[in-house]
Amino acid sequence: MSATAQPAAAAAVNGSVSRAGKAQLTFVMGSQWGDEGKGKLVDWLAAKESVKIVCRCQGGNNAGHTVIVDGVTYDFHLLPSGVVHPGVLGVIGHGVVIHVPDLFGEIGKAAAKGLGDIEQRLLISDRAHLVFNFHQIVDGLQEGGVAGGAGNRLGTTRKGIGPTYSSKMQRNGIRVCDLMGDWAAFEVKYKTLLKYTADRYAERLRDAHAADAELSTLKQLRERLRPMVKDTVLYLNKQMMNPNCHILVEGAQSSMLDIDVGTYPYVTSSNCSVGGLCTGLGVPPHLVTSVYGVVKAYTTRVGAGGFPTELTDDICEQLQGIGREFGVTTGRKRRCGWLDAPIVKYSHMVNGFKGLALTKLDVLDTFDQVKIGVAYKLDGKPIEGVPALAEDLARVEVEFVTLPGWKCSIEHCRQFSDLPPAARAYVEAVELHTGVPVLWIGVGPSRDCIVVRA
Ligand code: 2SA
Ligand code: GDP
Ligand code: MG
Repeated sequence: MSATAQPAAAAAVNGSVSRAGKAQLTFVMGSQWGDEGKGKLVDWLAAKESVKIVCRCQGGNNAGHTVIVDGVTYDFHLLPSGVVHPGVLGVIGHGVVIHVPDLFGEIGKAAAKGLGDIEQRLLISDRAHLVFNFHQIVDGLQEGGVAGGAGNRLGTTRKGIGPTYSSKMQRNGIRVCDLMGDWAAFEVKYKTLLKYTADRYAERLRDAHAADAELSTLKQLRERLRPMVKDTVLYLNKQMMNPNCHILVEGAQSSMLDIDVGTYPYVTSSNCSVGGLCTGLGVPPHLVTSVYGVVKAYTTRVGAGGFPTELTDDICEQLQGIGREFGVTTGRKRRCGWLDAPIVKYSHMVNGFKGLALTKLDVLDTFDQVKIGVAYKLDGKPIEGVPALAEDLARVEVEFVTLPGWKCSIEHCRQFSDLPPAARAYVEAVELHTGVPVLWIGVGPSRDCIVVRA
């Protein structure tokens, strides 16, 4: 290399890792086992921070994200919650798995609630994998114990998420670009994958599945899908060059449901932690500006798996009832327990939260006392982190701190100083035991029920 070429090369190298002059990229993600209220924070941030683009990077329509605006409740599954704002563009990245008829079903529901232009402001990655009806049937069969590897019943949403990501990893999955291409070639790929699956699930699948009907639906829907399909990697990386652009990424499920760092095997099949943003959208890590963790003021879990602070008494029923803890996708009752600080600390270690949104603090309004799990012991000895082995997680002993309740409604509070002293002490205890500042506090389900701490 010549002497004169060196500075240019150095500049190119430096420039390639600098985020100066780039768009803001914010990730909102769950820090427990999901349903912390990510949808509400995404909606709120999209309004306050003039967000232009809201993306989903992983998961599928197993997710259920609730947004309540002016008395209208929206439940989003595949659509990013921020699309509730007129003019915000939704992007479904390639890390997401898409059941096309379910997507249009959700678009129809959103349109009926006033979001009639959603198809004109939605981009879908041409690399995203497709969920087929047979993936959903297989999910049900596995849950029914027909074909589960270890015979585990995980309590999935039966939306076909695990079987679709399995096809992706098996490298015989089928993507949006296949559906957009030559129809005859698509049909061959579809029938090959169906045969591969049917060979493993035998007559149970062949009987339950109508391939011709599914193909004819997809042939019709692909023309409606086509205007939305794009290379979203190229699109997003171009948008990142605009310093006036703010892109929000909405995590689905949560860090503890992540296929790698979650409570395996009781997890979902995608990377719900921060890594899923980069792999699921195709943006480099140095462009991520902020990662915010959403933490419910207590803990819930839907589906099977270890839950050290779980309650099974009347306090659990009160949390379920007051907090309306039912699955947004399946309607299942969510298991409830006290806040588990070791879980949130573990999530923070993996994801590097800039701050937390502590949601549903108002659900604790009526309790005489509130508890926080602050440390774990296994076989009588203190342990760090979260055990890898499901059997160990199931038997950890939790050390709790007990705080007085505040015994009044906090729904009207908008400033930290509006909160009663005992509620402020609870928030400060959360910060102490998780090691992360609480920036926002949820005091009710509606968009405006939020205390801004900063
Ligand atoms: P799957 O369907 O293969 O992803 O299930 C694997 C595990 O992941 C959990 N999971 C969830 N946990 C919380 N919320 C989710 N979304 C819905 C909601 C859930 C619902 O917002 O309420 O309606 O039941 C979600 N999606 C997946 C799942 O419970 C399994 O433990
Ligand atoms: P997500 O999956 O993380 O988006 O959360 P879900 O929508 O599945 O579940 C959160 C539930 O809590 C929804 O019904 C929200 O409307 C509700 N919610 C969110 N924040 C608050 C809050 O601060 N207080 C109360 N009472 N409800 C909230
Ligand atoms: Mg949810």
